[in-house]
Amino acid sequence: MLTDRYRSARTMIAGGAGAVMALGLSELLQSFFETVPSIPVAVSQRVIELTPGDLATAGIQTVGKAATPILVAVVVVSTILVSALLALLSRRSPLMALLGACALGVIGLLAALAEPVVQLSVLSFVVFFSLFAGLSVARPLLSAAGSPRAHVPDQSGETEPGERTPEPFHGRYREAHSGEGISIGRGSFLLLSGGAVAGGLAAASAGRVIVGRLSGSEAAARRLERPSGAARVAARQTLPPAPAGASIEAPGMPPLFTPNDDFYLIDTAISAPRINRDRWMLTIGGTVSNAIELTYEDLLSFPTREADITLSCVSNEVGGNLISNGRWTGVILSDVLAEAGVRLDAIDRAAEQLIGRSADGWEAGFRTETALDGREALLAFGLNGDELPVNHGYPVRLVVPGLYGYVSATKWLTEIELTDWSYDAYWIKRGWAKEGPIKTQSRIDTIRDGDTLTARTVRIGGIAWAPHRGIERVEVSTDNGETWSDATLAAQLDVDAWRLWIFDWDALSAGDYTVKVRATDGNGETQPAEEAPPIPSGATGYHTVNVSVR
Ligand SMILES: Nc1nc2c(c(=O)[nH]1)N[C@H]1C(S)=C(S)[C@@H](COP(=O)(O)O)O[C@H]1N2
Ligand SMILES: [Mo]
Repeated sequence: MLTDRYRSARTMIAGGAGAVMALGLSELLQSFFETVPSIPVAVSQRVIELTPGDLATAGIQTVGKAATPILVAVVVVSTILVSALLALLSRRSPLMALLGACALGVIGLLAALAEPVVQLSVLSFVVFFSLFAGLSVARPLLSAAGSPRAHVPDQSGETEPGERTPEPFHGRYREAHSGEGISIGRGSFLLLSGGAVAGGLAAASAGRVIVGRLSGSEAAARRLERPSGAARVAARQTLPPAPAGASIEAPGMPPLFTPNDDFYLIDTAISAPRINRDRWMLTIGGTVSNAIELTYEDLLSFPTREADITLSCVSNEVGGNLISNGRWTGVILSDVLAEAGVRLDAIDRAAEQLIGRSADGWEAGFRTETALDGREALLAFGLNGDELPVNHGYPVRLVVPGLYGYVSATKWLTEIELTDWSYDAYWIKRGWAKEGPIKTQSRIDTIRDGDTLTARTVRIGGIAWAPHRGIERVEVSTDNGETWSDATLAAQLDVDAWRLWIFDWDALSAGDYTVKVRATDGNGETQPAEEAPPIPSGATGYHTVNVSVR
């Protein structure tokens, strides 16, 4: 009494199990080759790139990297579902189902081909072998699923091919297929398909472990063929250590320099491109009089130096933490541009915009002028004394003081192109403002919304920033903006960096308080009170924290 439903369920399980096996095996194989990406990750990456503006905007600039694992999971689950449906289709038309499975393989192959460093031969091998394994697992399971005696545990291996829907047109395939019809019971079927799924999952986790091992910093160095022990970088012109007065020690206060492991992370890459520094090249072209190509060694032949620059994401909410401060090591962008014949007094309209492009095809553009007005815009290769971490753009990225990352801070930089202002880069096409100067902002770090404090003197402290304009004043209000008091400013590290501040508040009487902060930049302009969301040009409004004193 093999009901149709029961048979369909088994058929779908067979297809799904095949997909799990194929995906799992591809993850395992992929982990052995530097030139083959994870296929589901590559597919997710293409989905991100092809997503229309508004959706991508909501998904990446604002939700940040948290959304990407969900996307990969959706891709994996969809693949398994489609395979289950293909298995159903195979009962009517095995050829069509086979073609469908091959189409899935081709989608994976094409998606992976668009990744930065891919070797077609090795990739094809991985895709073909995984597909083959998946089909090999699905085939006997399909036979068992379709067998009319599937519900009878102890029946002999005898089959009844006649029960299958005749499909004379695809007879050859069907014959081979049905010839292997196996009669097994529910227990055995679940055992077999469960085994296939477990095998696929085991392969996938093994692959993940191998890749994970290799992405630890030391092993990553090996994989990237970096000379071992060379993780520190040195500049010819170094900065003195930050003055002690630039830091403020207090519980909850951020350190003056964000440690590399804590540096905020935003990009459209699901996994960071892994670039071999010795094969890295930077081309500088477009509307320049002297297009050039630089190797990493060429880059180091320019004067190297350090610069303290705060980087912020335009998606940072008021009070948010998509902002970090670093001591960057690099080469002054204008020095390199001069080599290409770009000079401040000779920027014509066709060279008004500087576009940075990355190994993974991302791009950002800002006014060429900004790179030449004397600020320390860097081609950076070091962060806080270490080589640039892979996630933050190894081997070389752009950092432009005063500009949000989305218009300027291209990681994994491989190309600089000078072009006219009409060209719109990645996030501009998706609705974000064309120009991205970082807005003056301030944040309270030592107390949090909802805190209950015991009556005493409370240290309120945090950061304020207006990169390249500097911070002149920070004020705190503990009465919801009625009255304001000056906070004590730490020494200014650099006009391009954030400035720490502290305010001792005598919170001596019980009650509910609304604490606010506002900063004034080096031009005497106070940050606007009006609340605006991050899109399209950065959030405004005062960071506000509600606390009660008991
Ligand atoms: N290649 C590449 N570079 C990129 C991005 C990206 O998506 N791809 N995102 C930019 C954005 S929006 C920001 S805010 C900064 C973040 O740099 P971080 O991750 O090192 O903090 O990188 C910028 N550079
Ligand atoms: Mo950003």
